[in-house]
Amino acid sequence: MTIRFRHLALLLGAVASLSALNAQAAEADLSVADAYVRLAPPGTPTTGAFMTIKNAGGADRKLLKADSPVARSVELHNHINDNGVMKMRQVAEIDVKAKGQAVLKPGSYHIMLIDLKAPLKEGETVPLTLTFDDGSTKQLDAPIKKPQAMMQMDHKH
Ligand SMILES: [Cu+2]
Repeated sequence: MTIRFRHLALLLGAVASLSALNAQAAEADLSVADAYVRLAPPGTPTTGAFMTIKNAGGADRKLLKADSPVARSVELHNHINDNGVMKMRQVAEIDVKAKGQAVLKPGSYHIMLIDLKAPLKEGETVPLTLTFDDGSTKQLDAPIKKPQAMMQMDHKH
């Protein structure tokens, strides 16, 4: 009887720690690093937000949506090479593979902030909310940074 009871206690303990571990893992799966918003030249009503989204979990995730109070419209975009001409396209989602990452950078995937409500200022931050396909959201404040000269790209729609 004593031995049986000990087994049960051990089992319950294992289950409890396992589910705690699972909950923790789900929350910690997605993380965002190196986020920034490009300082748009004066008079430019759109700009891009860039970051690295990391997925430490075992399941593929997709970024489905981004929101920000600074822009009237926020879209997920990619740059594609169309016969040597780089073009921007809106995309429905951005893959963040299991144990992988999605790199949002100039010339590639990015979050497009369209129709800015007020000019952005260097040194300030832009609040962003990311929504993923598992229903989870991530909020972050991305600092506004001047683009490096070599990274400048034509961003006209
Ligand atoms: Cu774009």
